[in-house]
Amino acid sequence: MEGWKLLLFHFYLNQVSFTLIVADPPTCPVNIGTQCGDGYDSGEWKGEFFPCIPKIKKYEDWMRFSVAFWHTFRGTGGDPFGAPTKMWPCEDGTNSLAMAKRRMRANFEFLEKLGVDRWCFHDRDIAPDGSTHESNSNLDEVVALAKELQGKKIRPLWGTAQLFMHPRYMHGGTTGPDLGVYAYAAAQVKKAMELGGENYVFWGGHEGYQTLLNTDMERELDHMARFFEASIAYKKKIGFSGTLLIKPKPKEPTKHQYDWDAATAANFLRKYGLIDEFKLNIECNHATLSGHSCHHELETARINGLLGNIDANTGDPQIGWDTDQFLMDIGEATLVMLSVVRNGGLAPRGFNFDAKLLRESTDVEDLFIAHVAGMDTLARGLRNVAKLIEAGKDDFELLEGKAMEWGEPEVLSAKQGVQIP
Ligand SMILES: [Mn+2]
Repeated sequence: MEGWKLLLFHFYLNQVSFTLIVADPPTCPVNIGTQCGDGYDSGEWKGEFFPCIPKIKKYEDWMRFSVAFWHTFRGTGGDPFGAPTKMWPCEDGTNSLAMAKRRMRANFEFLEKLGVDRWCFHDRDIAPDGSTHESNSNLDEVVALAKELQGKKIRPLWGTAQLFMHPRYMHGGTTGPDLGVYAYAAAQVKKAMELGGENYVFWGGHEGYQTLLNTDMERELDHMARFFEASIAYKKKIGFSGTLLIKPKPKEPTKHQYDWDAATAANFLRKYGLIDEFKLNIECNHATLSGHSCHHELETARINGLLGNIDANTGDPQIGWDTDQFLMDIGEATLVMLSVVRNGGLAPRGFNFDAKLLRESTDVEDLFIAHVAGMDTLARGLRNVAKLIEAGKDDFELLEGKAMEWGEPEVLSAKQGVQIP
């Protein structure tokens, strides 16, 4: 059953619970005996009693929220012109293993107090970097602690390998010229896929170019595709059931990133025969960097069967770069949720708050307020979508009223074939 045909929303906001049912036309008449199939008159029959009713999505099914570890626990408030402004409780500013463990405990306290049961991480943000062996053993220690703390409900929505911060990746992780770097990146992705996120995201921080004069673009894209093929093979080998996602971004830090936007990423996946193995993780601020609206990127992904995850953030139209702010615009949130509803939801993916506090926001409670406001904004967007759909039922009556009001339409020539002297 398509999301558009029958939508049932449950909201549990501000202790108010209501259900909105929109069914147009009615799709579930009572005389469905003929749909029960053979043998339904036997006592052993185990068929479906309500085959035309899908599982009803509750608020939490539409809104699978996730906290971004790197912004919330590694963000310092620093910018290219300003020193860090934030020092959260028990944070000593070091990259020690002991500090990594304290941050992980802070992460789980934050999730529990916020009532959010998913989080996202980069490997190098949760555990300190070192030699390959050291990095892996540091990760093992921190991940063991996370598994101990996560209980039955909390899970990582997705994980990723950070293939951009270390100087070794300055020419790219999978698209650079050095085979040693490529192998290092593969080792890092292999390990990150083994850590147990529900999904896995590729964001190519330095997969792009600064100038085509020293870049063989075709060869670099071939290398990236081969890297993805190897990741698919390894995913199958270890039985990783999550979705592989690509997060498009057009530029910054390089002047051209290979995953420019949703259409470019879709074309890349199609060209290399990878389209059935991937989905896209659309970030709203990256959409605006590419000159599109977030809604355009979500719809481009959706109509290509590629809408997977959303990094719910926003930029500032007057600043123009990737500011990763919390999405507070209800109009934009409505359009985001319209795509999500048309997509039938995002599960088993969701919304990651790839967003950070502004540099000037330095109190501990600001972390909570920002996340709550981000969730409320998208919830309001979902309510607006419900109203839009409900309003859609009245289209014929509305149009009839307009037809009466406007009278006979004027018929205008298209002026085709008219020669202009
Ligand atoms: Mn961003």
